[in-house]
Amino acid sequence: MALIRLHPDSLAALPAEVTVPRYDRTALRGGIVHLGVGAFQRAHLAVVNEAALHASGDLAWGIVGVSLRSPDTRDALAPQGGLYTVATRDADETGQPRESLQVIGNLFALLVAPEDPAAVLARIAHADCRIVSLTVTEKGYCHDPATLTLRWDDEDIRHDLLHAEAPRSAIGMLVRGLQLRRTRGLPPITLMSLDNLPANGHTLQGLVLEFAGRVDAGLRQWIAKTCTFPNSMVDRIVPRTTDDDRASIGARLGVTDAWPVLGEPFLDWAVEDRFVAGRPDWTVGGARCVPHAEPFEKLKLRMVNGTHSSLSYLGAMAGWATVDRAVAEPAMQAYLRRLMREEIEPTLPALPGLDLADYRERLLARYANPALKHQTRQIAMDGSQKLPQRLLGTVRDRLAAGRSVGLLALGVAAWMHYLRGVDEAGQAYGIQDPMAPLLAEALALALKVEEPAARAAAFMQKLPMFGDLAAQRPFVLAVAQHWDALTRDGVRSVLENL
Ligand code: CS2
Repeated sequence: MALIRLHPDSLAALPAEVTVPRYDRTALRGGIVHLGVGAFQRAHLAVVNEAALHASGDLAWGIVGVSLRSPDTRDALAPQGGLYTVATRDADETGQPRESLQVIGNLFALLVAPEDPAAVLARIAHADCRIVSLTVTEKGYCHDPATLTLRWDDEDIRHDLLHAEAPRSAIGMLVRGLQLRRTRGLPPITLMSLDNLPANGHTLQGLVLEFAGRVDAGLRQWIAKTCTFPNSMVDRIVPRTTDDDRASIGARLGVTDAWPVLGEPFLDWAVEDRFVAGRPDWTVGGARCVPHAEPFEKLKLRMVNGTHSSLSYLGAMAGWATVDRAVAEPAMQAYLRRLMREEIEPTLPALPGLDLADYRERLLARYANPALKHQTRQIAMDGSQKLPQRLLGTVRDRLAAGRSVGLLALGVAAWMHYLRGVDEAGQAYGIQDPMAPLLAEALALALKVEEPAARAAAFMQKLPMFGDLAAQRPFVLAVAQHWDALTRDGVRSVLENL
């Protein structure tokens, strides 16, 4: 690997085909404070924001990145002055790998909340800050996805109620930051969730107001009346970066980038245009400003994330380690196509100009991208937080309309199959999920039950995420049948006999 580090001083030496920032980075200000500065945000929001900066030259819209847990991102990016590379990868018409590199410059400051929470609060309560955005993943909201209320038993939430100066959770950080803003007489801001949650803005608003209500009724009212929480749909596949990726990107750059991100060329973002303190012109970077994001969210969560999770549990169990490997199986591809066409698409609200058949085929082509190597086990994480909006909402709508749910039930059964922690080749893995202990308990209880339908019902009844679905006979039966067949005959056989 090259010894010289990617750095503002080494930008001029990069190969000509690498796109680099062309504005005065030293003049950037913190218009956006971003909580959860992980790979997704760096390959999505920051890329779109970079385009807006290039187009407008308005340097007020730099991003202050905040890690809520680990110092890794700051440690890797501080020596690079915040610069990092986005590598977009796919294959050309002949199947040859293709990659384009862009160095992103608008992430100009990095904070690690556990080291210095006051510094994060000071950024939120700063006159420059006009938007706080979040990508903290589903579990980062510390809420119950079924009731959309805060989990008051969560350790961080309990801590944050008592410690105004040192919040740990995203919700605590936001409320305490807003509290400080209000005390300082600063104007209201926009709070923008970019996570894969239904009505992510409304959900965030509900949780922020719930927490603020326990802190100070006046603060709650000020937030409710003045701050805005636009809903949004975000879409870009961003696999975890590996050491091999770092090495190959470094070789192309001619300098070392310790923290690059990868993504597919595809990028989509539909966001409601409700920014109380303004926003950059993200439309130049591919964002769509829409009056209501809900139809876009539903489309994306159900089609993309619903199929992604189903594919991943099945693929992980069958030993298909990456998404492209899994969709290379004709039976898998046929299943996903039918799942979308027969059970998901009929539940979607109409979107003018949207051709669902085209969306479906483009999605399968995105999954087939051979250059991403997106691990099925990565997507399999945190199922308890993901399944409600990815599969269970669709199941509920189908049942209410008296329609079949068999293909959706296979995705749910595949998750239950995956929870046993051993794939079909006998390889063991850990279950990464904030609810892992409860899941293990539910599974142990269910496995004592002989009859498949009673077994599936026993599992579901133990988990609040299923709610009324645990008593919906057609759903329970369909899940039971698939779970039983997966356990007995394995993934390949189930897919081939659908
Ligand atoms: C994936 C998503 O890891 C996962 O759960 O389903 O991160 C997915 O890649 C993105 O939402 C695509 O936009």
